[in-house]
Amino acid sequence: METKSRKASTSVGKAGYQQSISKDDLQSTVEHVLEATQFVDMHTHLFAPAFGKLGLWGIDELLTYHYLEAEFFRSSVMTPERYWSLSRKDQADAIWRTLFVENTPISEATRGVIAVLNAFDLPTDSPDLTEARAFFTAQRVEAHVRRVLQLAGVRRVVMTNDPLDPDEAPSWMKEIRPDPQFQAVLRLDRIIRGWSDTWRTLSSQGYAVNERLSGKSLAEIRRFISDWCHRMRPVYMAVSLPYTFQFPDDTSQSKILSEAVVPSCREFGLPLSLMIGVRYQVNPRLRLAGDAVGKADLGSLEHILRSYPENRFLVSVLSRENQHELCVYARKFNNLMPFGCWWFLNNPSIVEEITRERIELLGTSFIPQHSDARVLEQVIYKWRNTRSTLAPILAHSYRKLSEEGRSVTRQDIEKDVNRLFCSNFEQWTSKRTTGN
Ligand code: FIX
Ligand code: ZN
Repeated sequence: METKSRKASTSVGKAGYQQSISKDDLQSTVEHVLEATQFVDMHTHLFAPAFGKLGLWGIDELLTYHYLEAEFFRSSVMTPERYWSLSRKDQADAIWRTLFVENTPISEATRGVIAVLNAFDLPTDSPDLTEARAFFTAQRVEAHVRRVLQLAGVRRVVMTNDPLDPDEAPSWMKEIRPDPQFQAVLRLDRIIRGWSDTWRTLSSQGYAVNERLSGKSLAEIRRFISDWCHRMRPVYMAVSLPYTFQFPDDTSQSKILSEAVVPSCREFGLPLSLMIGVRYQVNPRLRLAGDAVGKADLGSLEHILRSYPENRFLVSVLSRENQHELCVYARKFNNLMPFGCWWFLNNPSIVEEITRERIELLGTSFIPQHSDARVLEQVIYKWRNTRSTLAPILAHSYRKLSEEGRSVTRQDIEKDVNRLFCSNFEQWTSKRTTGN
């Protein structure tokens, strides 16, 4: 699917727009509509240019992505300790040599790097990275960011912003200029999952909190959240949770969720994103690449959905085995919006399985994908893959519909694609308030 000439192929007359499409033309029409629709990427680890070095881009960052580091350690004799002692450039060279020169880059993540090089007409089979490095070094970040988002067919991305990240927080204190293409999210993992370490940081910032959450602690956590909602103007709050996540229980995690985070979400009219199912750091030697997956007991999610009908929840589960349950819960609770094929699920064979099941059980009332991009140019291949995976699935559903006796128009397809990749998220995050 050629992305460069996006506009040309989309114009059809009013008649064509409402004309029923023949079964043979369904696939190509769906492809055109997916191509022409500018998506909202509702979960990434990207940063607006104003955040400077926090935003990762370019060939060295693309190659040292933790997905590729995991694959590198399978094909290299180099120990993780030796790898971490190298410079970023030398790490990238080692990964390029091992995964792209000595081996064929056929995995999802390695193919992604090839797709990015190809999108910029750079050689994909060089013995080294000289030409690629020269190209990226020559790019001016502001223009490059806009071009990459345009190439990816993405009109807006949602960041992941940690108010307790010592590298990121100072940018917000300097009242960073909002960027229309980059929306903020208030990520609360350190507070919800790491309270025993984090409470001292809040206390040092003047919040009257303690480890036992006694006294004014919960009200002070709400004050912290309120301060950052005013500073960041987030579109939702978020946390990732282990596969062992239990709610309610007598942990600080449960208490902070139920007595601080969930009420603050209601106060500011923000959804809470729960990303459930991580086995954190099963191999710490691999650092970010050291996390794994576990099947979660979604009974905790059920309890949350039933207990807080006024709150809206964006939920992604990491385990393949939890996908069907999540779909069924979405049929029971309309304050649940399933989203994305997260992390280890973001592979075409699994995306296909999950998306078919969601369409069959939920129609278009879910968000099929997010990129989870950590490096800017990743949005190019992650969204290209999503479009090429989704096209036959949607075309199949429309073919079935027309066989059942209801013809499909371009208008239908545009409405559905827009709902799946834009308006479901925009409506879910559209009730933001300035709080009490
Ligand atoms: O918790 C998250 O937001 C995860 O997406 C990340 O922690 C993870 O490392 C990742 O990059 C997944 O794609
Ligand atoms: Zn993420």
